[in-house]
Amino acid sequence: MNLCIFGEPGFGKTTLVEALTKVTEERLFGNGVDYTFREMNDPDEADLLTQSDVAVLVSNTEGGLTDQSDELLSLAEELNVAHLAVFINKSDLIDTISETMDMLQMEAFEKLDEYGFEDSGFVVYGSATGALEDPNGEWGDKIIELLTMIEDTWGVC
Ligand SMILES: Nc1nc2c(ncn2[C@@H]2O[C@H](COP(=O)(O)OP(=O)(O)OP(=O)(O)O)[C@@H](O)[C@H]2O)c(=O)[nH]1
Ligand SMILES: [Mg+2]
Repeated sequence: MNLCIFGEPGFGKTTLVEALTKVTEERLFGNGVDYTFREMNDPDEADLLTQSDVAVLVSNTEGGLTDQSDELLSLAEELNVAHLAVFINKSDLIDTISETMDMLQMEAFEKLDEYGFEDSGFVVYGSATGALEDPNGEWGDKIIELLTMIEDTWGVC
């Protein structure tokens, strides 16, 4: 499974790649799936998007998606990215059962619709630092949820 992690500067792409790597090594090792996680740092690296099975757009709880994310979503639409997940990172900073989280999730679903991913996208919240600190804890579970959704929804693995 080849994932391209993209999103705005500072939203936690590098940390998410580290968390995905650690959680898959510790919890999914030996399940026969070969995982590759790559961070896209600039639209110039759009090859990473077209070469991946799934693109993961990183949102975060410190303000959600801005115009820069719109540009990235527009690029993904233009490049006919087949599968897109939105990961709402830094969820350790807020109460996950709250209006703020509902709004962030709603915003992400609206963006998926707006950019043509209504049937080919979903949203998961989590915490990259939390999963990195404790891969077997609740935030590690959210990383597993992301990967399981990808496998179950799209048969990508
Ligand atoms: N509280 C919290 N902080 C996080 C989380 N994930 C990342 N961070 C912090 O956010 C900052 C930016 O994280 P990076 O992983 O470097 O973000 P990035 O998107 O790769 O940044 P650029 O490559 O510079 O665009 C760092 O200080 C991280 O420790 C998280 O889940 N929770
Ligand atoms: Mg980075």
